Amino acid sequence: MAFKKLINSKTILSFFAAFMLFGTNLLMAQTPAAAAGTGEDANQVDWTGVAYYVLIFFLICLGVAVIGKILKIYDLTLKIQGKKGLKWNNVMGVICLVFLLAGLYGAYWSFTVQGSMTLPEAASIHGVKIDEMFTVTTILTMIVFFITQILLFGFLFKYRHSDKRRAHFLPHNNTIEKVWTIVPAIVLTILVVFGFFTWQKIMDDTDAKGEVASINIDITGHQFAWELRYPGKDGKLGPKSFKLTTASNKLGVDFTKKSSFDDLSADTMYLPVNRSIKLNIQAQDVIHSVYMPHFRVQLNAVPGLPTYFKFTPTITTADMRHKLDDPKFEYLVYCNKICGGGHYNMQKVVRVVSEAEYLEWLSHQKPYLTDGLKKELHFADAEPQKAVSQNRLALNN
Ligand SMILES: [Cu+2]
Repeated sequence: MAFKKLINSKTILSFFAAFMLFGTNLLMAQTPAAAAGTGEDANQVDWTGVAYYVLIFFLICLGVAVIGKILKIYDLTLKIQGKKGLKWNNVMGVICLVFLLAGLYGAYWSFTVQGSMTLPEAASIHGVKIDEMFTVTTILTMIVFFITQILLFGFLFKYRHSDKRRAHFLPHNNTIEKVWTIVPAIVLTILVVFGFFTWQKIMDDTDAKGEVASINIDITGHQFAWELRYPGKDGKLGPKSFKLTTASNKLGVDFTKKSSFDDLSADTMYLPVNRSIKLNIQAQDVIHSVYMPHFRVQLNAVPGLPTYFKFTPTITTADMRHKLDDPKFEYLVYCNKICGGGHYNMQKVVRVVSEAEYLEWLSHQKPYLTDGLKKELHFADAEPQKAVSQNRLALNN
């Protein structure tokens, strides 16, 4: 019977869960340290894991429980002595006030300390718009947050129980119902419409000067890299089909179409400043995500579902280096979906340059149609190749 009681005990089970969490965390903290190599550091444990904070939380709970018990005993002693006991409603009211002040300070603290961890300066036209939208939304929600928290905990303190006061019974009030339905509805409508227009501008066909987006770039994700393809002199990207993918034709470009022949492959994404870019996004295996935080660009790359994103970079890499006083600064395109073991490796340098620099760079890029691919596609002469392979087969036999 005692054993049954023991395994049913919630306290024992809670401690067991905390112990397991702590143990697992300790183990996981040690693995990278051990893998990092030899030396004294290998034996060091990262104590600031999740379990550490869980244990701190349990300890604080324990402290509060102990203080509660002490107050209860004090209260009972007062009553035994025939004096008036503690006014628990006052105690709870004051705790609510302390909670309110600590919470408001916490919100202020998180803005001042973690505020600088938000996205860096927007380097695209629509990026500025997105930031404006984000700021307006944050300000509105913060106003609502501060008002509701002050009212909630302030009222709990002000209207705590008193023998001299009676609560007013309010079964229904249409005015209050209307106010708290209509006001959020109006605010949300403004935010949604605001967001809708911003999205429409982002997906618009024209660039910063009102011209139709002209530079098409193909970005294709696969485990674990991004492949870039630029149009050649004709300004058009050749069509692709996954059925044509081979070792030499990684992207499955269709070479029965003329526009495919002059396409270029690139290692770095060069973008001319103040020109509208259309990024054609595709994936070959699993879902990846094109993420360029400085340009406020993020869109999933889904196999079988080509997507695109249009944006206009406004600050060149050189200007950004100057602004940040960091000569090594580079814009990057990342993969923002955890797509497998080498996911961290999926990034490429993006360089925003002047139009002249862009054209100069483009003239030095390698054609996508390599000699190996020409051979594979039997561009020179299809028949002798076949004959060779048949001979080989014959020799093998
Ligand atoms: Cu990925």
